[in-house]
Amino acid sequence: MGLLEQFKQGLSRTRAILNSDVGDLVRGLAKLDASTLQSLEDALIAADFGPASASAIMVALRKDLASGSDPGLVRETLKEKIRSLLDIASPPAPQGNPHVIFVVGVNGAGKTTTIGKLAARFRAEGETALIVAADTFRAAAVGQLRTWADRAGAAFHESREGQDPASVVTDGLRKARAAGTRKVLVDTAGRLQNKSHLMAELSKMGRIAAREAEGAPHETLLVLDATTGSNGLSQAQEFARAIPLTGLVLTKLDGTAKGGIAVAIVAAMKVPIRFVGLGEGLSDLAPFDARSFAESLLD
Ligand SMILES: Nc1nc2c(ncn2[C@@H]2O[C@H](COP(=O)(O)OP(=O)(O)O)[C@@H](O)[C@H]2O)c(=O)[nH]1
Ligand SMILES: [Mg+2]
Repeated sequence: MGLLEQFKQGLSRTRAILNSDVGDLVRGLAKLDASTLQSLEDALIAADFGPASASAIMVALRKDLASGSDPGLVRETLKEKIRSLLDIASPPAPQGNPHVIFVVGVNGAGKTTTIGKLAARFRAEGETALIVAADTFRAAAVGQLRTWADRAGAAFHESREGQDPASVVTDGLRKARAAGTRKVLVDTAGRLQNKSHLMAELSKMGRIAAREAEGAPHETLLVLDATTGSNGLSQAQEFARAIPLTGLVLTKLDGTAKGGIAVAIVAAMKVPIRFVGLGEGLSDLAPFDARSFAESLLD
């Protein structure tokens, strides 16, 4: 399945609503009018684009109104504006050997699942991968992660409940170096944003990783649950304070009719989305592409 088809399927709920709203509003209109524009803005807000992104999109639509352009072109204007809001320039991640990726985010966001999916991608590309279980808060977390490592065909570095996560990272990276492993994925505990000591621990894990592997972590991906809507934004900002983020993974887009949250988050964070989760299976992870995303929202 191509990327566009994957997005279309995963974003079907958001697309169904947004498309029918836009379709209903412009059908039979000879030209755009102010009340149609107001209703379009309401539709964007309902899809969780957020007030700032919605009003940026409205600026583009008002230009269409002023120029008296065909209401049938509203979809094209919307797509183009959504694409440009999502398409923020960012330098490619520095490559390390081993290449170390931290995966952070609150409990339930989809970190463990995403790590399994990422490991499967690396394996499919012919890379060796090690998953490090540095979420030591819950005993069940280690077992769940091991299952994903097995499914993905990745090596696994386990930990004991309550073990210092920084020491787990040290041991895991030593193991990766000894084995010549190319990709290391580090699972971390779901940290609540108001627990400053947990944030300090995340910073410490970063420092420890740099000691074991030059430049590590080379990427830090923040996993956000799209179904939590704009709550995700404040989480994202708290994590960005604890550790520099290189990218976002937006999960559960398949379960929401509010896929506009992707635009709101990128606009607020200025950090690119790297991947999106489109289901619970091993292959339900797609590299993010702004054009396909925008295209899949509106037919
Ligand atoms: N529908 C859907 N469910 C997902 C996705 N990613 C994760 N999940 C589910 O979300 C729940 C929490 O995921 P988990 O990886 O354990 O989150 P963690 O606490 O951040 O490690 C699990 O039931 C996953 O199956 C996704 O992209 N789509
Ligand atoms: Mg987990």
